[in-house]
Amino acid sequence: HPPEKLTFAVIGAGFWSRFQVPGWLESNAVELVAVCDHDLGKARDLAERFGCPRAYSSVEELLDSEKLDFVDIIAGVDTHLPLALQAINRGVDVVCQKPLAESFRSARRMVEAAEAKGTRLFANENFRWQAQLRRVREILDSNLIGSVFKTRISFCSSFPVFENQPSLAELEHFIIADVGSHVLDVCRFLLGEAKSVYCQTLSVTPGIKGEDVANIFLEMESGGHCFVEMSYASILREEVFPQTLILLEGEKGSIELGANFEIQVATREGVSWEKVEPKIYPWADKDYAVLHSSVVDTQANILKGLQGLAAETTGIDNLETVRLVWASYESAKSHRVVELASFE
Ligand code: 89Y
Repeated sequence: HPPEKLTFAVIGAGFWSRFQVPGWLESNAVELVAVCDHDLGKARDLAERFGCPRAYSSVEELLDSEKLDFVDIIAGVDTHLPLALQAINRGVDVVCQKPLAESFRSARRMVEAAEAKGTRLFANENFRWQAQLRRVREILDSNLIGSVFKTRISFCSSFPVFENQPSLAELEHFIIADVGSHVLDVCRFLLGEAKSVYCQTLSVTPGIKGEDVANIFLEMESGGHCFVEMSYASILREEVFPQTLILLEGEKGSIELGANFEIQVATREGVSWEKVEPKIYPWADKDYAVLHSSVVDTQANILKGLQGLAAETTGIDNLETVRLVWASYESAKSHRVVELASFE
Protein backbone atom coordinates (compact mmCIF):
# COMPACT_ATOMS: atom_id res chain seq x y z
CA HIS A 1 0.00 0.00 0.00
CA PRO A 2 1.25 3.54 -0.67
CA PRO A 3 1.70 5.40 2.63
CA GLU A 4 -1.39 7.34 3.66
CA LYS A 5 -1.39 11.04 3.04
CA LEU A 6 -1.20 13.40 6.00
CA THR A 7 -4.46 15.31 6.28
CA PHE A 8 -4.34 18.99 7.11
CA ALA A 9 -6.42 22.12 7.43
CA VAL A 10 -5.44 25.69 6.77
CA ILE A 11 -6.46 28.29 9.35
CA GLY A 12 -6.53 31.76 7.80
CA ALA A 13 -7.46 32.40 4.17
CA GLY A 14 -5.56 35.62 3.43
CA PHE A 15 -2.83 36.55 0.93
CA TRP A 16 -0.19 34.00 1.95
CA SER A 17 -2.55 31.01 2.09
CA ARG A 18 -3.08 31.38 -1.66
CA PHE A 19 0.56 30.34 -2.08
CA GLN A 20 1.15 28.11 0.90
CA VAL A 21 -1.64 25.75 -0.15
CA PRO A 22 -0.27 25.14 -3.68
CA GLY A 23 3.16 24.87 -2.05
CA TRP A 24 1.90 21.98 0.10
CA LEU A 25 0.15 20.43 -2.88
CA GLU A 26 3.49 20.20 -4.73
CA SER A 27 3.95 17.17 -2.48
CA ASN A 28 1.88 14.05 -2.96
CA ALA A 29 2.13 13.27 0.70
CA VAL A 30 -0.50 15.68 2.05
CA GLU A 31 -4.20 16.28 1.55
CA LEU A 32 -5.99 19.54 2.31
CA VAL A 33 -9.33 18.55 3.87
CA ALA A 34 -10.60 21.86 5.23
CA VAL A 35 -10.08 25.61 5.29
CA CYS A 36 -11.06 27.76 8.25
CA ASP A 37 -11.38 31.54 8.42
CA HIS A 38 -13.61 33.68 10.61
CA ASP A 39 -14.88 35.06 7.29
CA LEU A 40 -16.65 31.96 5.95
CA GLY A 41 -16.83 33.44 2.44
CA LYS A 42 -13.05 33.72 2.31
CA ALA A 43 -12.66 30.17 3.66
CA ARG A 44 -15.04 28.86 0.98
CA ASP A 45 -13.25 30.76 -1.80
CA LEU A 46 -9.87 29.36 -0.84
CA ALA A 47 -11.27 25.82 -0.45
CA GLU A 48 -12.92 26.01 -3.84
CA ARG A 49 -9.82 27.33 -5.50
CA PHE A 50 -7.88 24.24 -4.45
CA GLY A 51 -10.62 21.59 -4.67
CA CYS A 52 -10.85 21.25 -0.91
CA PRO A 53 -14.15 19.75 0.31
CA ARG A 54 -14.98 21.68 3.49
CA ALA A 55 -14.86 25.21 4.93
CA TYR A 56 -15.43 26.44 8.48
CA SER A 57 -15.67 29.78 10.25
CA SER A 58 -14.96 28.35 13.72
CA VAL A 59 -11.73 26.64 14.74
CA GLU A 60 -13.58 24.77 17.48
CA GLU A 61 -15.94 23.31 14.91
CA LEU A 62 -13.07 22.51 12.56
CA LEU A 63 -11.23 20.58 15.28
CA ASP A 64 -14.45 18.84 16.42
CA SER A 65 -15.36 17.72 12.92
CA GLU A 66 -12.11 16.84 11.16
CA LYS A 67 -9.52 14.17 11.72
CA LEU A 68 -6.35 16.15 11.17
CA ASP A 69 -2.67 15.26 11.21
CA PHE A 70 -1.72 18.93 11.27
CA VAL A 71 -2.95 22.47 10.85
CA ASP A 72 -1.17 25.27 9.01
CA ILE A 73 -1.86 28.55 10.82
CA ILE A 74 -1.66 31.37 8.26
CA ALA A 75 -3.51 34.02 10.27
CA GLY A 76 -2.46 37.25 12.01
CA VAL A 77 0.25 37.13 14.67
CA ASP A 78 -2.19 37.97 17.49
CA THR A 79 -4.07 34.72 16.78
CA HIS A 80 -1.07 32.37 16.68
CA LEU A 81 -0.86 31.48 20.37
CA PRO A 82 -4.58 30.80 21.00
CA LEU A 83 -4.98 28.90 17.73
CA ALA A 84 -1.84 26.83 18.26
CA LEU A 85 -2.90 25.97 21.83
CA GLN A 86 -6.32 24.82 20.60
CA ALA A 87 -4.71 22.44 18.10
CA ILE A 88 -1.99 21.28 20.50
CA ASN A 89 -4.60 20.48 23.18
CA ARG A 90 -6.27 18.14 20.71
CA GLY A 91 -2.95 16.47 19.86
CA VAL A 92 -2.84 17.99 16.36
CA ASP A 93 0.61 18.96 15.03
CA VAL A 94 1.04 22.65 14.19
CA VAL A 95 2.80 24.56 11.45
CA CYS A 96 2.69 28.26 12.28
CA GLN A 97 3.48 31.43 10.38
CA LYS A 98 6.27 33.66 11.64
CA PRO A 99 6.68 35.31 14.04
CA LEU A 100 5.45 32.50 16.26
CA ALA A 101 3.93 34.93 18.74
CA GLU A 102 3.56 38.52 19.90
CA SER A 103 6.29 38.13 22.51
CA PHE A 104 9.15 35.80 23.35
CA ARG A 105 7.24 34.49 26.37
CA SER A 106 4.13 33.65 24.33
CA ALA A 107 6.25 31.82 21.78
CA ARG A 108 7.93 29.87 24.58
CA ARG A 109 4.51 29.02 26.00
CA MET A 110 3.57 27.60 22.62
CA VAL A 111 6.74 25.52 22.41
CA GLU A 112 6.31 24.25 25.99
CA ALA A 113 2.66 23.34 25.40
CA ALA A 114 3.63 21.31 22.32
CA GLU A 115 6.39 19.55 24.25
CA ALA A 116 4.08 18.75 27.16
CA LYS A 117 1.48 17.27 24.80
CA GLY A 118 4.01 15.49 22.60
CA THR A 119 2.74 17.29 19.49
CA ARG A 120 5.05 18.71 16.87
CA LEU A 121 5.40 22.43 16.25
CA PHE A 122 7.13 24.08 13.30
CA ALA A 123 7.60 27.65 12.13
CA ASN A 124 6.92 28.26 8.49
CA GLU A 125 10.26 30.01 8.16
CA ASN A 126 11.07 30.09 4.47
CA PHE A 127 13.82 32.64 3.74
CA ARG A 128 16.61 30.28 4.81
CA TRP A 129 15.37 27.85 2.13
CA GLN A 130 16.02 30.23 -0.77
CA ALA A 131 18.32 28.46 -3.22
CA GLN A 132 20.89 31.25 -3.38
CA LEU A 133 21.08 31.41 0.43
CA ARG A 134 21.64 27.64 0.61
CA ARG A 135 24.50 28.12 -1.87
CA VAL A 136 26.02 30.93 0.23
CA ARG A 137 25.89 28.63 3.25
CA GLU A 138 27.56 25.86 1.24
CA ILE A 139 30.43 28.20 0.29
CA LEU A 140 30.77 29.28 3.92
CA ASP A 141 30.86 25.65 5.06
CA SER A 142 33.62 24.89 2.53
CA ASN A 143 35.77 27.33 4.53
CA LEU A 144 36.85 29.13 1.34
CA ILE A 145 36.66 32.52 3.05
CA GLY A 146 37.68 31.31 6.52
CA SER A 147 35.98 32.50 9.65
CA VAL A 148 33.65 35.43 9.18
CA PHE A 149 34.35 38.58 11.19
CA LYS A 150 31.94 41.02 9.57
CA THR A 151 28.59 40.73 7.77
CA ARG A 152 26.07 43.09 6.25
CA ILE A 153 22.58 41.84 5.49
CA SER A 154 20.15 44.14 3.68
CA PHE A 155 16.47 43.94 3.01
CA CYS A 156 15.67 47.45 1.75
CA SER A 157 12.93 48.32 -0.69
CA SER A 158 9.91 50.50 -1.35
CA PHE A 159 7.75 47.68 -2.70
CA PRO A 160 4.12 48.50 -1.79
CA VAL A 161 3.64 45.61 0.64
CA PHE A 162 0.54 47.21 2.17
CA GLU A 163 -1.40 46.76 -1.08
CA ASN A 164 -1.35 42.96 -0.84
CA GLN A 165 -1.28 42.78 2.96
CA PRO A 166 -3.22 45.83 4.28
CA SER A 167 -3.14 44.45 7.84
CA LEU A 168 0.62 45.09 7.97
CA ALA A 169 -0.10 48.82 8.12
CA GLU A 170 -2.07 48.29 11.34
CA LEU A 171 0.68 46.49 13.24
CA GLU A 172 2.31 48.32 16.11
CA HIS A 173 5.37 46.13 15.55
CA PHE A 174 5.84 45.90 11.82
CA ILE A 175 9.09 45.40 9.95
CA ILE A 176 11.19 43.53 12.52
CA ALA A 177 8.36 41.11 13.31
CA ASP A 178 7.24 40.75 9.70
CA VAL A 179 10.36 40.60 7.55
CA GLY A 180 12.90 40.83 10.37
CA SER A 181 11.78 37.40 11.56
CA HIS A 182 13.04 36.07 8.23
CA VAL A 183 16.16 38.18 7.93
CA LEU A 184 17.29 37.53 11.51
CA ASP A 185 16.70 33.84 10.92
CA VAL A 186 19.00 34.09 7.89
CA CYS A 187 21.65 35.60 10.19
CA ARG A 188 21.35 32.58 12.46
CA PHE A 189 21.37 30.19 9.50
CA LEU A 190 24.62 31.66 8.16
CA LEU A 191 26.43 32.80 11.27
CA GLY A 192 25.06 30.92 14.29
CA GLU A 193 23.65 32.53 17.41
CA ALA A 194 24.00 36.14 18.50
CA LYS A 195 25.26 37.31 21.86
CA SER A 196 23.86 40.84 21.94
CA VAL A 197 21.71 43.19 19.91
CA TYR A 198 21.43 46.95 19.48
CA CYS A 199 18.60 48.31 17.37
CA GLN A 200 17.12 51.59 16.23
CA THR A 201 13.90 52.00 14.28
CA LEU A 202 12.01 54.66 12.32
CA SER A 203 8.50 54.98 10.96
CA VAL A 204 8.82 56.72 7.59
CA THR A 205 5.88 55.74 5.36
CA PRO A 206 2.90 57.98 6.23
CA GLY A 207 -0.21 56.33 7.62
CA ILE A 208 1.30 53.16 9.08
CA LYS A 209 1.27 52.31 12.77
CA GLY A 210 4.57 50.55 13.24
CA GLU A 211 8.21 50.94 12.23
CA ASP A 212 9.18 50.42 8.59
CA VAL A 213 12.92 50.98 9.02
CA ALA A 214 15.17 49.04 11.39
CA ASN A 215 18.94 49.03 11.77
CA ILE A 216 20.19 46.21 13.91
CA PHE A 217 23.70 45.52 15.11
CA LEU A 218 24.46 42.00 16.31
CA GLU A 219 27.49 40.72 18.11
CA MET A 220 27.67 37.04 17.27
CA GLU A 221 28.71 34.22 19.62
CA SER A 222 31.62 33.71 17.20
CA GLY A 223 32.80 37.24 18.03
CA GLY A 224 31.97 38.54 14.54
CA HIS A 225 29.82 41.61 13.86
CA CYS A 226 26.65 41.58 11.82
CA PHE A 227 24.80 44.67 10.62
CA VAL A 228 21.22 44.00 9.53
CA GLU A 229 19.35 46.76 7.74
CA MET A 230 15.75 46.55 6.65
CA SER A 231 13.38 49.10 5.25
CA TYR A 232 10.17 49.46 3.28
CA ALA A 233 10.83 53.17 2.75
CA SER A 234 13.94 52.89 0.56
CA ILE A 235 13.58 54.31 -2.95
CA LEU A 236 16.66 52.83 -4.58
CA ARG A 237 18.26 52.66 -8.02
CA GLU A 238 17.17 49.04 -8.31
CA GLU A 239 14.04 47.68 -6.62
CA VAL A 240 14.97 44.15 -5.57
CA PHE A 241 12.04 43.11 -3.37
CA PRO A 242 11.94 40.49 -1.91
CA GLN A 243 15.64 39.76 -2.17
CA THR A 244 18.05 39.74 0.74
CA LEU A 245 21.47 41.10 -0.19
CA ILE A 246 24.50 39.99 1.77
CA LEU A 247 28.20 40.70 2.18
CA LEU A 248 30.17 38.28 4.33
CA GLU A 249 33.77 39.09 5.10
CA GLY A 250 36.09 36.34 6.29
CA GLU A 251 39.78 36.11 7.07
CA LYS A 252 40.52 34.55 3.66
CA GLY A 253 37.99 36.34 1.46
CA SER A 254 34.43 37.52 1.03
CA ILE A 255 31.11 36.31 -0.35
CA GLU A 256 28.75 38.82 -1.89
CA LEU A 257 25.17 37.94 -2.69
CA GLY A 258 24.09 40.76 -4.97
CA ALA A 259 20.89 41.61 -6.80
CA ASN A 260 19.32 38.97 -9.04
CA PHE A 261 20.90 36.01 -7.28
CA GLU A 262 24.46 36.74 -8.32
CA ILE A 263 27.10 35.40 -5.97
CA GLN A 264 30.70 36.60 -6.13
CA VAL A 265 33.44 35.11 -4.03
CA ALA A 266 36.67 37.08 -3.67
CA THR A 267 39.88 35.59 -2.30
CA ARG A 268 43.51 36.63 -2.76
CA GLU A 269 43.52 34.27 -5.77
CA GLY A 270 40.74 36.11 -7.60
CA VAL A 271 37.00 36.53 -7.96
CA SER A 272 34.47 33.88 -8.99
CA TRP A 273 30.93 34.51 -10.20
CA GLU A 274 27.79 32.39 -10.28
CA LYS A 275 24.05 32.85 -10.44
CA VAL A 276 21.66 30.66 -8.44
CA GLU A 277 18.10 31.29 -9.53
CA PRO A 278 14.99 30.00 -7.82
CA LYS A 279 12.69 27.44 -9.38
CA ILE A 280 9.61 29.32 -10.55
CA TYR A 281 6.25 27.63 -9.95
CA PRO A 282 3.30 28.36 -12.24
CA TRP A 283 1.12 29.35 -9.27
CA ALA A 284 3.64 31.83 -7.85
CA ASP A 285 2.99 35.57 -7.82
CA LYS A 286 5.72 37.07 -10.00
CA ASP A 287 6.61 39.72 -7.40
CA TYR A 288 7.15 37.06 -4.72
CA ALA A 289 8.40 34.16 -6.87
CA VAL A 290 11.65 33.64 -4.96
CA LEU A 291 9.73 33.42 -1.68
CA HIS A 292 7.07 31.13 -3.11
CA SER A 293 9.80 28.84 -4.35
CA SER A 294 11.38 28.68 -0.90
CA VAL A 295 7.97 27.93 0.63
CA VAL A 296 7.95 24.60 -1.24
CA ASP A 297 11.37 23.65 0.14
CA THR A 298 10.41 24.78 3.64
CA GLN A 299 7.28 22.65 3.53
CA ALA A 300 9.18 19.63 2.16
CA ASN A 301 11.52 19.89 5.15
CA ILE A 302 8.66 20.37 7.62
CA LEU A 303 6.94 17.37 6.07
CA LYS A 304 9.94 15.26 7.08
CA GLY A 305 9.52 16.63 10.59
CA LEU A 306 5.81 15.76 10.57
CA GLN A 307 6.81 12.24 9.58
CA GLY A 308 9.12 12.00 12.59
CA LEU A 309 12.44 12.82 10.92
CA ALA A 310 14.71 15.79 11.63
CA ALA A 311 13.56 19.22 10.40
CA GLU A 312 15.22 22.63 10.61
CA THR A 313 12.56 25.14 11.51
CA THR A 314 11.12 23.49 14.59
CA GLY A 315 9.39 25.58 17.24
CA ILE A 316 12.39 25.13 19.53
CA ASP A 317 14.85 26.29 16.89
CA ASN A 318 12.66 29.21 15.90
CA LEU A 319 12.43 30.38 19.50
CA GLU A 320 15.94 31.79 19.08
CA THR A 321 14.82 33.80 16.06
CA VAL A 322 11.80 35.01 18.04
CA ARG A 323 14.16 36.01 20.85
CA LEU A 324 16.17 38.14 18.41
CA VAL A 325 13.02 39.83 17.11
CA TRP A 326 11.69 40.87 20.52
CA ALA A 327 15.14 41.66 21.91
CA SER A 328 15.55 44.07 18.97
CA TYR A 329 12.31 45.82 19.93
CA GLU A 330 13.45 45.97 23.53
CA SER A 331 16.75 47.54 22.46
CA ALA A 332 14.99 50.09 20.23
CA LYS A 333 12.70 51.03 23.12
CA SER A 334 15.36 51.27 25.81
CA HIS A 335 18.20 52.58 23.60
CA ARG A 336 20.41 49.90 25.16
CA VAL A 337 22.37 46.89 24.06
CA VAL A 338 20.35 43.80 24.99
CA GLU A 339 22.17 40.61 25.97
CA LEU A 340 20.34 37.66 24.43
CA ALA A 341 21.21 35.18 27.19
CA SER A 342 19.21 37.15 29.73
CA PHE A 343 16.38 38.30 27.46
CA GLU A 344 12.97 36.64 27.81
O1 89Y B 1 4.76 39.15 5.19
C1 89Y B 1 6.03 39.21 4.63
C2 89Y B 1 6.79 37.97 4.47
O2 89Y B 1 6.73 37.03 5.21
O3 89Y B 1 7.60 38.08 3.38
C3 89Y B 1 7.41 39.31 2.73
C4 89Y B 1 6.09 39.82 3.24
O4 89Y B 1 5.05 39.33 2.41
C5 89Y B 1 5.96 41.33 3.29
O5 89Y B 1 6.89 41.90 4.12
